[in-house]
Amino acid sequence: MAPAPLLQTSAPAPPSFPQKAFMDVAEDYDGQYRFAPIQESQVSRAMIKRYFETMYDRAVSDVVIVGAGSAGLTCAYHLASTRPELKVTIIEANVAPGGGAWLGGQLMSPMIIRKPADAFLREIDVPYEDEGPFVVVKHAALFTSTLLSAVLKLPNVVLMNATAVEDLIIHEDFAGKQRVAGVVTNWTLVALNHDTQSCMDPNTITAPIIVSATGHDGPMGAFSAKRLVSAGLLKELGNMRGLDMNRAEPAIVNNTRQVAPGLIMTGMELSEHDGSNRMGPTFGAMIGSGIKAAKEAVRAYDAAKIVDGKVVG
Ligand code: AHZ
Repeated sequence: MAPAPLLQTSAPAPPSFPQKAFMDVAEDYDGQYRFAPIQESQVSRAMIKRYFETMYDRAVSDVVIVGAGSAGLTCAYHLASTRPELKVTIIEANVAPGGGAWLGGQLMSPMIIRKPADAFLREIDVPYEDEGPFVVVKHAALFTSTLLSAVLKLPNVVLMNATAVEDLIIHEDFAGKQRVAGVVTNWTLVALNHDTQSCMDPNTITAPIIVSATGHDGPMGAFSAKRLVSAGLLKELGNMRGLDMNRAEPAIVNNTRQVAPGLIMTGMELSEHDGSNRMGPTFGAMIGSGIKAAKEAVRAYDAAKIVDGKVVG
């Protein structure tokens, strides 16, 4: 359903500005380049109207993905492309989405992906070199920027970056069981400054399914795993174990699941939840886990009776 319009803007009629073919414009780079005229208020209103209408609409989403690293973005792509009717809302704490996937390992740019996860590279059209059991993308940023733009082009995806999930909505469900029923958000700059100012209350997004992909422990990482512990829904964190590529990657993919009612966990956050090994700079498990999380999300969504974003049966 289209969101109700929030603001009536009295924008002036669009100015008539000749549409030029690219080659004509190129000829104007001789000191005659002209922009269409604009008012500052038009710029503000063009952004505000869209952003806040989107927030209004996505206050109830079908699936919220927390964290836009390699696992979260892969999940978003698979989920939103296979189920175009679902409202998929991604919340990313950083200004720049992509998490740790802008580099391969340490400060080196090539990205290693073990087979069979290379199939995903062909799906999103990322070139690579074949090294037998694994493939190499020449720069991790090529993978991440291609995936990010593929995700953002999907009409049912909304990405809110510079926005942190700072709590989970946890309700009793229809059967009296505790269920994760949404996320509590704030601008990241506010979330990072709660100690330096008086309380600034957050916002909420209600959704029947949350996918948490916040990476391993860090200033914000492993957010939902840690919150499950403090909320009493998980006894203790398993804590990420030492590096073992051969054990780590299948463990992350195969154990990607709904870890609490309403909450699916994917990527390296799962290693903190389960106490499984890290794999270091090989990204096949993030792809496999992201796809599995999308499939789990569809399964859980289709199995639930949902009214206005809440699971009622
Ligand atoms: O900014 C975080 C990053 O982009 C974001 N994030 C974390 N906490 C958040 C919160 N609200 C909103 N509270 C939050 N966003 O989540 C994203 C996590 O991306 P990542 O790249 O850190 O995690 P991933 O699981 O997608 O990929 C992990 C890649 C790794 S780590 C590793 C190792 O250490 O061995 N190996 C691999 C392949």
